[in-house]
Amino acid sequence: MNNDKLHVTVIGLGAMGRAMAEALLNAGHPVTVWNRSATKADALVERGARRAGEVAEALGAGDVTIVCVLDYPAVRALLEPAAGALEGRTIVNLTNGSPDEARAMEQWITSQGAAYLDGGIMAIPPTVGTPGAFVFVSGEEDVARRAGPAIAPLGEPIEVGRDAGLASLYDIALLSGMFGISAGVHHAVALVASVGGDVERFKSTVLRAWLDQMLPFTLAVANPEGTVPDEFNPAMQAVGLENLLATGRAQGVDDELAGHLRASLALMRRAAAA
Ligand code: FVH
Repeated sequence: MNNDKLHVTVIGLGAMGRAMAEALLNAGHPVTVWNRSATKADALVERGARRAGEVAEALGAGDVTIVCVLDYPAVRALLEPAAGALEGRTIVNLTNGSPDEARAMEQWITSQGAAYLDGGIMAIPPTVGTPGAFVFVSGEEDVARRAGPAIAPLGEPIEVGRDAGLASLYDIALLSGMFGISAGVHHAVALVASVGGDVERFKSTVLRAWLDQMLPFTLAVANPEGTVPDEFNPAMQAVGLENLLATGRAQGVDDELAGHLRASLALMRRAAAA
């Protein structure tokens, strides 16, 4: 295996797979692609990727095969009929799933004679391969080392341990943090819109500045026990959160968008009672 120019196969050409194949081509890797809906490979083939006709052919072409499809059942649906082509191959699975799904996938793929690395890519299609993008990987160290040159063009590989489920766990933890912020931002803009406010101006001036100001404190106080420092005054925060929830409802903002406020209220009430 020539590590600098590994031949990389990409299976799954949704928005992520296409961005990843593009980044690998940009980095000078020979790339073979396969997707259930074959036309999604067309633009990549024009750019120099090779199109495989079958999953087994795609597996045979790559020193490393990156799989990125909707979910783990889809990975199984693709790889099981091609199981005979797995022996001796190296599979890097960047599909989103649970830690247990990752562990079961490692067990099945290695039982077919292939090496397996599970991963979670911390990028979205336009940021794949840009500075700041990174990829959690978990599994055998030597597999991570061998597959590293195929992963690096997508984002910096970060090894999180031998347990194949850890990359999924860290991926999910970061997504949980992101969706918490996303829920709060959606609720915030809905409140501003409810009084006819200029949402774009609100976002670009005060909302961004407020989140930037608060993020270091939010990170500093977060802990798995859910305790809140006394100086944060959880009893006062609970009263404030009740006001936030009541105002959202009074303004006609969808109460489904306020789940993050209910979670924070529960945290503050518990902390105040402790
Ligand atoms: N896009 C994002 O922002 C996030 C960034 C972080 C990682 N996630 C995860 O990446 C996986 C793929 O996401 P995607 O954005 O590429 O998703 P789609 O554009 O919807 O493409 C889905 C691909 O999966 C194929 N597929 C779905 N079901 C099956 C199946 N039963 N058998 C075979 N292939 C299947 C689909 O094929 P086709 O519909 O084009 O034929 C696409 O290739 C995902 O785990 C994210 O959570 C994305």
